[in-house]
Amino acid sequence: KVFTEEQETLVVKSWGVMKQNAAELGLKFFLKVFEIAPSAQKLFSFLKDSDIPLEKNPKLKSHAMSVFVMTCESAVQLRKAGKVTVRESTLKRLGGVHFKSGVVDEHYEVVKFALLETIKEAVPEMWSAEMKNAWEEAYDQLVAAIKSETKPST
Ligand code: HEM
Ligand code: ISQ
Repeated sequence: KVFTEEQETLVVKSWGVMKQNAAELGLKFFLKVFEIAPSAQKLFSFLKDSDIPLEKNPKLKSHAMSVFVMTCESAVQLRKAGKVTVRESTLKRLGGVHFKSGVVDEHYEVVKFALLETIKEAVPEMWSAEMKNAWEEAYDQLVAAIKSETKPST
């Protein structure tokens, strides 16, 4: 499957608008994930043992933003190189962190759904089937790259 310049543009331009509202966006994204899969909350060490209310947790925004930023970067890489070109050491670290935290395949589907819903609600005037496809493809390819490094290699 070829990732086109149009698809890259759809991802990059919607992210450009959304990032101006990063704090609210990050919280919404997290809440959506936990709405669908409440048990996922205990996977996050900074939420599990925290007395601070979820919406005041300082780590929440930066963590949620890294998913958006990496998916957006993945779109740019797919168009330029035809594949995700995140450094192997980064993929290994992410693979390791997610494996160790107990993240399973179903979680990736939940996070994808929450990501797409969050975007749809953040930029309703831009949203289209094409935009959904572009984000979905960028996310799926990024996840495939992370998962390829998620199994512990003895
Ligand atoms: C940690 C990105 C999918 C749960 C992280 C970190 C990043 C990240 C950048 C921080 C890693 C570090 O500390 O070095 C991503 C991306 C994803 C993805 C780009 C998909 C494209 C998921 C999914 C789940 C998940 C599906 C399951 C709900 C976690 C958890 C941590 C983590 C539990 C560790 C947080 C902690 O306890 O510090 N992720 N993630 N991630 N992610 Fe993800
Ligand atoms: C996955 N990994 C890290 C942070 C996240 C924030 C929100 C939703 C999914 C995430």
